[in-house]
Amino acid sequence: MRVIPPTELDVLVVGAGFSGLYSLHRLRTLGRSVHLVEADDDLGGVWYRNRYPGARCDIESVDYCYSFDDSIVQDWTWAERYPAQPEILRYINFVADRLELRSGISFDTRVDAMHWDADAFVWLVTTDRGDTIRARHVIMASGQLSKPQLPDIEGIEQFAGELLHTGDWPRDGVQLTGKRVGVIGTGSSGVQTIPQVAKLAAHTTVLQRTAHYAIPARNHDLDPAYVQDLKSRFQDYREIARHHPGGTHRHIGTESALDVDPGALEETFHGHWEKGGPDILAAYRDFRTNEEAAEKAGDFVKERIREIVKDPETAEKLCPKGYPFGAKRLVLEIDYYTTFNRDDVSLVDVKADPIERIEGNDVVLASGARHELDVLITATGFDALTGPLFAIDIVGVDGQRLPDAWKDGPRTFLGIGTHGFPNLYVVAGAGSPSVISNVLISIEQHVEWITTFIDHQFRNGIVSAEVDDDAQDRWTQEVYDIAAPTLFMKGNSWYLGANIPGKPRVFSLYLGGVGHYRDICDKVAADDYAGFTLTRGEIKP
Ligand code: NA7
Repeated sequence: MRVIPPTELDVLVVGAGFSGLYSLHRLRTLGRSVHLVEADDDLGGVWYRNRYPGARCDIESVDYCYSFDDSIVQDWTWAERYPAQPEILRYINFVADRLELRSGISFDTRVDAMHWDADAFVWLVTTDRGDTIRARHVIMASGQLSKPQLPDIEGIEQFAGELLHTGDWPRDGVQLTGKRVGVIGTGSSGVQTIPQVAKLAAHTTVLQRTAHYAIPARNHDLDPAYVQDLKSRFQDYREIARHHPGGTHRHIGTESALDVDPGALEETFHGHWEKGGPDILAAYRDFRTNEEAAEKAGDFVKERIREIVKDPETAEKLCPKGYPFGAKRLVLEIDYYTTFNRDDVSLVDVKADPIERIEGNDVVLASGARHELDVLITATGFDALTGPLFAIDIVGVDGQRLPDAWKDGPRTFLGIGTHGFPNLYVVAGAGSPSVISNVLISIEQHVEWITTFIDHQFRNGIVSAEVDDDAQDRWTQEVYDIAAPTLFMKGNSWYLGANIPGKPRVFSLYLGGVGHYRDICDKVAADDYAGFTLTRGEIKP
C-alpha cells in the first residue's frame, strides 16, 4: 500500500535513485522531518527503468557505489568489474533495506507542481495522487538522464509492432526471440543492447545516424582477493577519488600526444585497448582540447574497427566521422563490433539515407527502402539535465517559471541553486560535475553539502536561502568558459542539448574538476554560504 506523504515537511525529496535515497537517509539522521516521493512503483531511478538487455554501468562497480556507511561497504560484494543493471538494482535495494528507507517513500507518486509561497517560505507541492505538501525545502533528486526522448520521426507512435525505448524498458521484459528487431541509436545504450538483441532476434537491423567511438570494456568477474583488499582500505581509496578531477583513480597524462613518437603512442593506445575502460581519454593532456591530438586516438580506434569487422563497407560505416574522439561520451563495448560479423545483423546508414517515416511495421527511408520490423527499439537518449526538472511546473519568486529562467540554458550557483527559486536544490545536475564525473562521488558530495546547509538553516532560524543573481552570473559564466575550449563543443551530443529540437546549445556541466569543485563548495559554506541571501524569520504556521 502507498505510504501517504505528510502534509507538512522540513524537506521533500523528489526521486528514489542514488541521490534521493542518500538525501532521505542523511536528513533522517540529522533529525529533520523528511519524505521522498517517487513516480515509479519501486526504487532505483534510472537503474529501475533501464532494464534493456545489456544495460550496464560504464564506471567500475567498486567506484560506482556509496561510501558514507562503511558497514555497507563491508557487507556488499560486487561481482563484476562493470556492474550490469540487475546487480546495481540489487545493491540499491540492499542499501534501502539496510537503512529502512522504504517507510519514508511514497511510490507511484509524481510531483506535478511546486509553487513557492513567499509569505510562508514554503514550497506548495502537488502530486498526481492528489497530495498537497507544504515543504520548507525541496531537493530535486530526479536524475540527469531520466526523461527518455523518442526520435522525432513521422508515424513513430503508430508503429504497428512493439515500440520500446531503452530508458523506459517494460518491467516484465520483452520477448525478442525469433523477431525482426530494429534499433535506432548507437550511443551507450544502443551499443550495449545491440549484441544482446542480436543473440535473440531472427534479424537485427541497426539504423545508425552517427557512429560513436567505442572501446572494449573488458568486463570480467572481480577477483575476491582484489575486492577484499579494496574493502580493507576503502575509505582511503575513496578519499583519493574525492579529490581527483574526475572522481576516479585515472592517471592523467601530462604529455601532449603530439610530442610523443608514433611507436610510443601506439604502445600506449594498445595498452588501453587491452586493459579496457575509458582511461584512454586521459592518456595525454591535450585529448580534451586539441583535435589533432585527439584524432591520434580516433585513428587508432578506427584501425581496430577495420581489423575486427570483416565486411569493409560495414567497417567503414562503423568508423566515426565528423567529430573528434572524446567529443561525445566514449562508449564501452562488449562484443559490439564483432556483432556486425553475424549474418543476421545488418547496418543501415540513416545519415546517408534518412528515416522518413514509420508506416505500419515498416521503417521507410528517404530512398524508398523499407525495413519491416516486429520490434523497434529506440536507444535515442534523453532530454538530459533540464528535462526532468521542466516536466514539473516549478514556479518561484514573482511567479517565475524555471523554463523561463533557464530559457538560454541552465543558470545556477554551483549547480545547486537558482536565483528566484529559494530553498530548492538540485543534486548533481547542470552547473556541477554531475555525469561528467564518477557521478556517485558527485552525488555524495552534493547530498552532504546540501543537507548540511539545510540543517544549518534550521539551527540558525533561517527560513529561506536564495542564490544571489551576481553569484549565479559568475558561476554560470565560469562553467561556460571552462567548457568553451574543449572538444565537447564539437560533439553534437546530449551534453550540449543537441539531441533535443529547440534546446539551447550550451555545455552546462562543470569541467573544472571534482576535487576543485568540492573545495569551492566547502569555501562557500565556510564563508557563511556566501553567494546565497539567507533570510531569518519567524516561521508562520
Ligand atoms: P545518446 O548517447 O544520446 O545516444 C542516442 C543515439 O540515438 C545517438 O546515436 C543518436 O544519433 C541517435 N538518434 C537520436 N535521434 C535519432 C533519430 N531521429 N534518428 C536516428 N538516430 C537518432 O543516448 P544513450 O541512451 O545511448 O546514452 C545516454 C547516456 O546514458 C550515456 O552518455 C551514458 O552517460 C548513459 P546522433 O549521435 O544524435 O546522430
